[in-house]
Amino acid sequence: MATILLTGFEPFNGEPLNPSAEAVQCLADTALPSLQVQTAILPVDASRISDVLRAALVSLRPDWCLMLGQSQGRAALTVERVAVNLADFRIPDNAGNQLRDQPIVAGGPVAYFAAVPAARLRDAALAAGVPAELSLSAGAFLCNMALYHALHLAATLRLPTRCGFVHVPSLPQQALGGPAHPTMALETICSGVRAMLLALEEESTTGAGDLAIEHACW
Ligand code: PCA
Repeated sequence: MATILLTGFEPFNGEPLNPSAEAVQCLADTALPSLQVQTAILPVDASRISDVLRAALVSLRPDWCLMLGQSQGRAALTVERVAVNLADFRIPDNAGNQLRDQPIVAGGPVAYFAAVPAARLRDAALAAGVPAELSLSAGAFLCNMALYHALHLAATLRLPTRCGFVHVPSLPQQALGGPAHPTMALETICSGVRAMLLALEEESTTGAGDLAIEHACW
């Protein structure tokens, strides 16, 4: 049976919750016929993120790693296509680090393409009635950093894991009392991510034909 590590992030920037962690909690008991879902919550801490990911990926050696993170202001689930070797934090992380204009991995590749079939994941969410888009930038904070580290670890440690990232909107309660911004109900986020898991399950069982083509194109 294929395996997937599904991750979310802990709350950051003084917020009481992070929709990505809420969604992971909802989906932790997801039972799919041929995809075993394991979950983890990642720290919003630049000094720990690589070690936490390395420990999880090396011990679980999953077929897939799909990471979720919050993106305030986005109105749809956004499937990230690229991780860039740049840390340039607009705000400090939860340990108070505010990295500015520096590489994530000194001497590492400038960027990695996500190793999941991004368009297929978007289409799966749309088919489930959930707004979804592709995105060319995961920013320069912890989400981009996590995707970069995961792809770099998979490449350098020769892990079988294909890693990808999906940003999710804020939850409605996060927009109360602050500046208005788009939100999405937790149930809707979970339906969309569940549809993406089903698409990855199908990708695993039907062979990686489409994926091989996508990799060859890059
Ligand atoms: N979102 C942040 C980091 C953690 C999260 O959930 C980001 O977009 O980088």
